[in-house]
Amino acid sequence: MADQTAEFVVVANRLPVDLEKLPDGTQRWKRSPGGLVTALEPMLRSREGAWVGWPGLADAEAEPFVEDGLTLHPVMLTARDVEDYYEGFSNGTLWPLYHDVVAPPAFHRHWWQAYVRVNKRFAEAVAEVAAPGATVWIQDYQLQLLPAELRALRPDLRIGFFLHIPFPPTELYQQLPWRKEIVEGLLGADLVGFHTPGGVRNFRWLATRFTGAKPGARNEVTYEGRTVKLGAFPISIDSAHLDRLSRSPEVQQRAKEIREDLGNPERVILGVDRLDYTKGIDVRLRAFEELLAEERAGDAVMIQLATPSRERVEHYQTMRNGIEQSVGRINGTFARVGHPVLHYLHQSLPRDELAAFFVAADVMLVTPLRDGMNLVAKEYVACRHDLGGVLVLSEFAGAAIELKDSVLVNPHDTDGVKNALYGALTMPAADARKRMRSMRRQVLSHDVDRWARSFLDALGLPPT
Ligand code: ADQ
Repeated sequence: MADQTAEFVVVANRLPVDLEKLPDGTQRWKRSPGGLVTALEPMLRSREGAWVGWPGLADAEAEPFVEDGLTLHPVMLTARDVEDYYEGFSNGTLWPLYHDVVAPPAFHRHWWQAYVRVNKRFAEAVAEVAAPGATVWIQDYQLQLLPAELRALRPDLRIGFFLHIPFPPTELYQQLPWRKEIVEGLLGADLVGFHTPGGVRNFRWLATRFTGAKPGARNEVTYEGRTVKLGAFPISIDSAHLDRLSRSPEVQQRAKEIREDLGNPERVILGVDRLDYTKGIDVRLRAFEELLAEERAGDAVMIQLATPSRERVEHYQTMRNGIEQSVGRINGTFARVGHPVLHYLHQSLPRDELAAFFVAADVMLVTPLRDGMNLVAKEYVACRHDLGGVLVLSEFAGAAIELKDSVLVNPHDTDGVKNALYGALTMPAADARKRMRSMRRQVLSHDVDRWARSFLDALGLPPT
C-alpha cells in the first residue's frame, strides 16, 4: 500500500495506463496517452505526484506502483460496478442529462447506489496517497461525490474539481432524483471549475437553491463555513505540438496521399468524433446528403472518422446502426463505382495520421448538439498553419465561445447547417484565411498548459 506521500494528486475515472489481460492469464500495463495526461504529467512528475483511477479492467487486482517519479494508484471495479456506476449512472444517467437530454436519461436507484459506493472507494484511495495538506485535483462527472467524501475523511486537503462536460440548465438538472446530493458532493471542493461561465451560473443557482450555500463574492459561495470558489476554465490542446506535427514533411506527404486516394476531389469535408449521440454526426450526414441531392456539393467527398465508444451501452448501439445505415444509403444513391462520396472509418487513428486528415480537409464539420468544449475543433485549427480550411462549428459546443471566426451553426437547423456547409465549400480563400488566422491566434496562445496552470493558480497551488 502506498503511504501518504504525494503533495499533488490527480483523480480521474481512468488511470493514464490500462491494465490488460493476456491470453495466458497474466496482466500487463499499457500506456494510454491523452490530452489530459500530456498536460498534467510534467506537473505531477516534478512534484512526485500521484494519479488515482481505474485501470480499465474489471474484476482485476493491481497494486500501486511508481513510474518515473509518478505514483499510479489503481482503484479496482467489479464487473457489477462497471455496469452500474460507469455504464449505468455515469453514462446512462448523467451523460445524457448533462447534455441537454438529447437522449432520455434513465434513473435507477441501484445505479445511484453503485455511484455512491464507487465514489466512496475513490475517497479512501485518495486519502491513502495524499500527503498532509496536499492538493487534490478531481476530474469529471463520474466523481462528483468525491469532493465531499474526501473532505470528510481528510479535511486538511486542498480540493479542486473540474467538470469536462457541460453543467446543464437548472430546469433539466432538477429532474435528477439525487440533485441535492450531487451539488453537496461538489461543494466539498475549494474550487469547482467548468468550461464556460454558463456552467458556473447554473451551478451557483442550484447550490443556493438546494443546499445551505449562500451567495458570496462574485463566483463564490459560502457553504458550511467555507468559501467555495467557482470558475470558468476553457480546456485546450497541446497546440504547439500539433502545429509542429502538422508541418512535418511526413504529415504533409500523407495529407497529399489521402487526397490522391480520394481521387483528388476539389473539396474534402471531414468529421472526427468519438461515436457519441451528442456529437451530431447524423446532423452533418443529413446536410451533406441534401446538398448532394440538390446538386450543390460539386465533387466534394466527405470522410467521417469515428472512434468506437461505450459499445456496451444500448443507446450507442442504436445510434451506430443509424449512422451506418445513412452511410450506406448516401453512397448507394450518390457514389459511382470506385468513387464513394462518403468514407466512414469506425476506427481510432494514431495522432500523426489524424493530423494528416486535418491537413487534407478543406471543410471541418463539428456539429455537436451539446459539447463541453470539443477539442477536435481546436485540433483542426492548430493543424492549419497554411491558413487553409474552414471550420463549421456548432453554437452548442463550448469551443464556440473562443472560436467566433468559425462558421457557427445551430445543429438543430438542417437548412442552416446545409447552407453553412455550402458557404464553407464556396468561401473565397481570402475570407477563409482571415478567419483561420484569427482562430489560430486564440488556439496557439491558449493551450492546455495554460488551462491547467490557471486552474491550479485559482486553487492556490504554487508553481514548482
Ligand atoms: P470528448 O467527448 O471525448 O471529451 P473531444 O473534446 O472532441 O470530445 O475529444 C475527443 C478526442 O478524441 C480528440 O482529441 C480527438 O482528436 C480524438 N479522436 C476523435 N476521433 C478520433 C479518431 N477516430 N481517431 C483518433 N482520435 C480521435 C470530453 C467532453 C468534451 C471536452 C473534453 C475535454 O465531451 O466536450 O472537450 O472532454 O474536456
